[in-house]
Amino acid sequence: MEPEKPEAKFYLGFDFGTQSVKATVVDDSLSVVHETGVNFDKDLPEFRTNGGVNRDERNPKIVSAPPIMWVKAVDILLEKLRIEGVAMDQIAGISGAAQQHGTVYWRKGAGEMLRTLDPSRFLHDALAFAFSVPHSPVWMDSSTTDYCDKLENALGGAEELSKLSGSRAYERFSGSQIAKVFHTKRDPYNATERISLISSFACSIFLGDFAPIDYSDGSGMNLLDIRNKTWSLEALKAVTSGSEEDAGILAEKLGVPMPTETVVGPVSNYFVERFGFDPECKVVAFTGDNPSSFAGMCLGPHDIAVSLGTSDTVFLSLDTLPEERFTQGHILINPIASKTEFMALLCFKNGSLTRERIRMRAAEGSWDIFNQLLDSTPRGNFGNIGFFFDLQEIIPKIKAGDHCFNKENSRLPRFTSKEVEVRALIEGQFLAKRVYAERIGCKIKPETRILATGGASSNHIILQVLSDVFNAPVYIQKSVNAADLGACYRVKHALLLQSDPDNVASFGDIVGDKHGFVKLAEPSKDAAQIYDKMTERFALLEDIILQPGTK
Ligand code: ADP
Ligand code: XUL
Repeated sequence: MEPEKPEAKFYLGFDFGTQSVKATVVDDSLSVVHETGVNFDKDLPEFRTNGGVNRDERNPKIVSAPPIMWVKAVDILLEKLRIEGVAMDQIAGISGAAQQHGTVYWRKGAGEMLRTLDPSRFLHDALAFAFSVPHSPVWMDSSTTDYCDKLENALGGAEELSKLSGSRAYERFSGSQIAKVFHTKRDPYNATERISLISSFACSIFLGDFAPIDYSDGSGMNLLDIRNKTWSLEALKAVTSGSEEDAGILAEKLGVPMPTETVVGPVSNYFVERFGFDPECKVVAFTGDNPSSFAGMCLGPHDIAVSLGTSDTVFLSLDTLPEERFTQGHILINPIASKTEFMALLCFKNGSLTRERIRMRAAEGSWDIFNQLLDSTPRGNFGNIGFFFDLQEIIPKIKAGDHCFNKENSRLPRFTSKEVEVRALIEGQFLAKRVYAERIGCKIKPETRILATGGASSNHIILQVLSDVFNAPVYIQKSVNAADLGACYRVKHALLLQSDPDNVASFGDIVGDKHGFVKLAEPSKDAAQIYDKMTERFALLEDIILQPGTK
């Protein structure tokens, strides 16, 4: 008699972040049983990335990463999972998350390459010639201002575009990036069979075929009509030549967008043969890292998520689209209820890497010293307020540079001490989040919880400042990787949906209390008194920086 096959009961989630790829395995009760990762700078030095990306030496606005590096990271990561003893044959489903907006250009013939991967070869060997554009623009790129202007003008202005696609035109969004490739790299563009987001690119590897772009990450492109959930013909025309023919060709290259909950197919035979995956193991659509963290944190109606990774992001759920038009921030289709609801997202480009710069300058590169400095200054920082930008900021669009102000709102060449500088950085970063969260419709109520995630959420001293600035308690999850955890939760939800679409409990009920939040910080008694006023001053100072002619 055939030995009984062990019942598949684990879910595997990936996060293709800016600096690394991480993997998390959970069991059927959604408890984490394994976590591992590959860091691009350290583990793949041959690609010469810094923080996972390559910056153009002549134009720092151009930021990219080679997709073949991400492929090679999958080779290494899967080998690590095998060596570390993960039972691949018991994984019921795979999904993942990826840094948003970046685009991957698959060469004609790449679909066939994916469908016929040879299990005896490394993926990075088999896919070495799969990309028509060898450097994928990533979310840190800000080189497409002209294409943004063109897109907004064609769609009737910034507000009209944001009503249609959830956002006004942003340089890093895929629409303007595709426009740049269309206009400046026409031969590679013509040689492209498929354009993926980084999420659907990663999904394609595991599927062994081109995977669809999901609604939620697809809302970060300026091309998707977020109400109808179809590509906007007008937007596709605007990012190409303006003709219907070129818009149609682009629609074909993008494929049909799908709900984020879609089970896209069984895992590629490559993974069955090479790593012993169960041929029944399913692949669920991958999505953006922020939508996936939204799922991993199981955000409630009064929760505000703050992710402190390479970029800092803030996100919250929205039942309906805001009536008032908005021009800063993004509305995305909700990843866990993608047929009906929405989420709001704010992204700040100068997050962890800027904190690392000031840590280097003021704290000898040590988080311990950084925390001591932060803790030795009072809330409100004697009225000093700082703005620190290594790169052109997204919200608001302020050029790289530091801006220091004292309590009289006068500019200073620099802050008087390291302590004040460190606090000005952290308070300034959180004041910006509060200003823009409130502007996009977030109301801080007594029941509001701040749910923190991302690399810097392991820093309790930083989280105390977050709690004070928002005057709300801060919670973290046991696992700081909400994005890959979200991928695992989404697999379970999608598999249940597929097996019994009419009888599935809500996403929240399926995850239950597994997301395991612990309270790490309570706002200080004087927090509201100090930071309500400071939030107003922050907005005022930001206007001063934004005034034309100021440096
Ligand atoms: P990604 O956006 O690539 O997924 P992560 O969420 O993994 O990034 O965050 C990585 C960042 O976490 C690092 O750049 C580092 O600055 C930050 N980090 C790690 N530990 C700490 C700490 N103790 N305090 C502050 N920041 C930290
Ligand atoms: C969101 C954004 C970043 C990336 C990288 O709009 O650009 O958060 O998703 O994490």
